[in-house]
Amino acid sequence: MRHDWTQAEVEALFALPFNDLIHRAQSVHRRHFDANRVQLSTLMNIKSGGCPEDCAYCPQSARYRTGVGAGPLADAAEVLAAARDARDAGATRFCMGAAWRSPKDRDLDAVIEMVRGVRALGLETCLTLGMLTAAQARRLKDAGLDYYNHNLDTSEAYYPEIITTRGFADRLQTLRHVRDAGMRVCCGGIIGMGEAVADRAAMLQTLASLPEHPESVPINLLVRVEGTPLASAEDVDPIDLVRTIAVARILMPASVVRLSAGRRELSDAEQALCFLAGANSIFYGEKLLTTANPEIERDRRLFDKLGLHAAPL
Ligand code: SAM
Ligand code: DTB
Ligand code: SF4
Repeated sequence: MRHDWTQAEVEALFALPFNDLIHRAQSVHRRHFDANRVQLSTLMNIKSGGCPEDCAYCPQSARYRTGVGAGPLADAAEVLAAARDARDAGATRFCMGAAWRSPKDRDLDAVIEMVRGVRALGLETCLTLGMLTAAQARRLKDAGLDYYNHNLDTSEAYYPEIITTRGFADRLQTLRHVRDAGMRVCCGGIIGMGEAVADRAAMLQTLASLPEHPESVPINLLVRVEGTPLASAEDVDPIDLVRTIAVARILMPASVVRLSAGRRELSDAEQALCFLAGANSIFYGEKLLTTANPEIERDRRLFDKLGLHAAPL
């Protein structure tokens, strides 16, 4: 596995003729995966809104009036009921997100109870709680957590345009803590925030240069939420999303690349191109954290149409 891609090499991949790029991505994909298999993760927002951070894309920041209320940490029974429903609908991983800058140690006790309960249902577990100390990461690993999600979101150069309350280096530090604790890493980013192609290339280059590639790489299309600074960001051409997925697939051949937020904006044909480019995971279920995701029935029809089957990878 290569970890030494240069920025120029990654930009050159983005500049390939589309058919060449897709052929290359699909060839890499088939060397590592069953090309007709897609992994399904269901999200739950276990702590909504009121977040002190200023992430310009996020409806849960307390700084923006988006209509997302601040709530307490969900109770374990509610979380387990949602996890059971997700499992019964076909998901294999349950991802719990909290609108925190970082968790307090006492919050972790309650979250750990949720992780244990969700695992007991036979699901893989993922948490995204913000920044972690090394000791917090170890506690989560000891509790049996499978994955921790912590996105780079964008390039180091563009990061200050999007978030000022923490830095890119803070993100990398949490990722190190998660890795050192022995957990699997879920780390990706967002496109459609006004970044240049060079920023997309730099973000993926950083991911591919980590000592170990993240096992899971979510590529989110910005969901534009009224009240956030990015509410009127320009449309992304879906072809550019497909290119980003293809480059992620080529750089991180054995990682699961997730076609993440933003699928509601995409046609079946556009999603099919994303799978052809090497995406092999989606968020499944009618809600992401605070915004809508395609309906389960629509996804089932899409999978039938494309001959895809849902399975863990
Ligand atoms: N508070 C924690 C953090 O920021 O790490 C965890 C939850 S946060 C909502 C998780 C990720 O969701 C963000 O890093 C970002 O990539 C993604 N996200 C949030 N709002 C989004 C939006 N409007 N469109 C696309 N992705 C979004
Ligand atoms: C990820 O990369 N995307 C998910 C999950 N990891 C936590 C979150 C998407 C959030 C979209 C906006 C919302 O629903 O609030
Ligand atoms: Fe808070 Fe996470 Fe939203 Fe940033 S992305 S405002 S840290 S919930």
